[in-house]
Amino acid sequence: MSQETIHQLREKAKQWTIEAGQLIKKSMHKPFEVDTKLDRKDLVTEVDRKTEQFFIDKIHETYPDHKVLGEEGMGDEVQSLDGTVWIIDPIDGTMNFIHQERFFAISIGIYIDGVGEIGIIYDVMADDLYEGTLGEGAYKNGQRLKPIDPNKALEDALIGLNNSWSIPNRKLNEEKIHDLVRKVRGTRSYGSAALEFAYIAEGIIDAYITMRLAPWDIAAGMVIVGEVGGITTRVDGTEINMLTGNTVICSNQAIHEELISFIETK
Ligand code: 2AM
Ligand code: CA
Ligand code: CA
Ligand code: CA
Repeated sequence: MSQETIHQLREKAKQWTIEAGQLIKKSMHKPFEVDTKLDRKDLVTEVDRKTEQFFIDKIHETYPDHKVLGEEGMGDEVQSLDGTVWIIDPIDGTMNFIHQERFFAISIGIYIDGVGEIGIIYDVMADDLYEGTLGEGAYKNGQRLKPIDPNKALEDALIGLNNSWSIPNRKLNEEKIHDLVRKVRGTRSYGSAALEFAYIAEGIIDAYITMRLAPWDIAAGMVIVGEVGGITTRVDGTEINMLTGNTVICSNQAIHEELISFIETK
């Protein structure tokens, strides 16, 4: 695919993302249905589903040969990343959407033959749009983002850390997590994986560690962070698989190895 075609694709994706954001804002004023998925903390609303359907209709209508991998499962049965695959989280941070009516994002990653070419993360309520195009840099609201500090030390770092380290079946060495919390300057937990990636790209946090994410949580973020020099792997340092669940460490080059050393399975 030519760079020009990729640019056209990105502009379409951005246009639909802004439109979807407007639809979400409108639906917030009316009562909406909330359901649970895996457990009582795993929430989904009809707004999540409607937003995903909005993207699927647009994509299938405009690009019949593209596939869609979406969190709410209304897209295609995606078994491989061959061709053009849109990896979509219609609302990342559904719990924030429900409880706080802010701090949620639309996340769109576009992968071509397995390569992340385009990432778009839209903080709907703040009206902040982050985007990255492979090899062409990352932007927030049209302003180019600077490379992240490659030498920021862990002692000086703010890290995104959520309670996923306490998931019982992970059997993490909790002492090590305590050591990590004591070592860093501070921890933050934003409740939207996509926004944590966007904040790393922006340089306002320095790392993000989480034990349970799906492809749609990270597909856009990995492209955007990659464009400012950040790296994303599983917590054991191995490569992310964009078709399965993954543990995730995202940070600058300098602290990546060190962060991995704190995540120890019992
Ligand atoms: P969601 O809001 O789209 O479900 C919250 O810490 C972050 O983790 C959000 O990005 C959230 O995405 C994601 N998340 C919440 N529950 C999850 C689960 N059961 N599996 C994977 N990711 C989850
Ligand atoms: Ca969800
Ligand atoms: Ca998500
Ligand atoms: Ca979601």
